[in-house]
Amino acid sequence: MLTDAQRAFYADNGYLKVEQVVTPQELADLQAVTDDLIEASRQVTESDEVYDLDRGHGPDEPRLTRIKLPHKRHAIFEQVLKRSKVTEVLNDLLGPDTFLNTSKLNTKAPGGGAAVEWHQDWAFYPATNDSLLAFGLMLRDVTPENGPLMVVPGSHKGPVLSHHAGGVFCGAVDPDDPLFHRDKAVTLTGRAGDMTVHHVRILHGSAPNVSDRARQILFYECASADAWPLLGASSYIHSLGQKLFWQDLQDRMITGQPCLEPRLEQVPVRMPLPPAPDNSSIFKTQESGGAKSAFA
Ligand SMILES: O=C(O)CCC(=O)C(=O)O
Repeated sequence: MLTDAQRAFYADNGYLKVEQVVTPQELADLQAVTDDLIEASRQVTESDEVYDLDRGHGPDEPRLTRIKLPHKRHAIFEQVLKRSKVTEVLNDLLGPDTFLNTSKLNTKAPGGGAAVEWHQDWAFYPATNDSLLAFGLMLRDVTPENGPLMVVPGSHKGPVLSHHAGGVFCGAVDPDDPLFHRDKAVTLTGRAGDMTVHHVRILHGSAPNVSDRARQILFYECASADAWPLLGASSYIHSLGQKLFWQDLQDRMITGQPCLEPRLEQVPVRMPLPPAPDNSSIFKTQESGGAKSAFA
């Protein structure tokens, strides 16, 4: 699926955009299921295992930051990951054996939908090697106004920056950190059906949605089977215990087989501990952990 030039671009820069990676039918199905899930959130009054609510959410106006674990909510989200051109891109970049770390559908509501402060995913879930990436499949057009993803090219080859504030893991870098070269950031806009890929160590973030259109990006966070979590994100996975973890890992295999021999690489790691008071999502981690905003 990917050309040698695209693979080389990803290796050098730590990100890539792949245009129109899903079929019109797949896109229409993803959009319809997403609309239904958002509609069903109207009666929800507190963030729960499905929805992360944004300020101002209510029955008259659903305002979500996120639908959690969409691959557990509807088969279409799993189908697109396991049996589409997305799968081909995955195998091109991570090899034949891959698993899903987590999925999330960030739905940035119109008129102020929350920013995601600058961070490296690696700071949340370090592993034995850094063959991990995130896909960002655009379910609606992403423009400069509705809070596009921004990345700092090449930062995946740099250090893991501090994501701590006031003694806790706040899930964001200090905007004034001299190691954070924000002036080098590029903005990843695109049409519905386009997909971004970002390396687990690349610095990225996104501004609030100041447009009157939702910004909906479906993120799949994927790993090579030999990249074993050192601690893992603050997700359900770590409360499972060994038996359920193993079973869950089978369910999360995207392609190929699990690997029982982790590949150990010399990678920079800083553990995401102690946790923020509310670490139920990146939004809550950054807010309750006292992250300094780069977008204020
Ligand atoms: O939604 C975004 O713009 C970025 C999402 C992200 O980086 C995350 O959820 O870790």
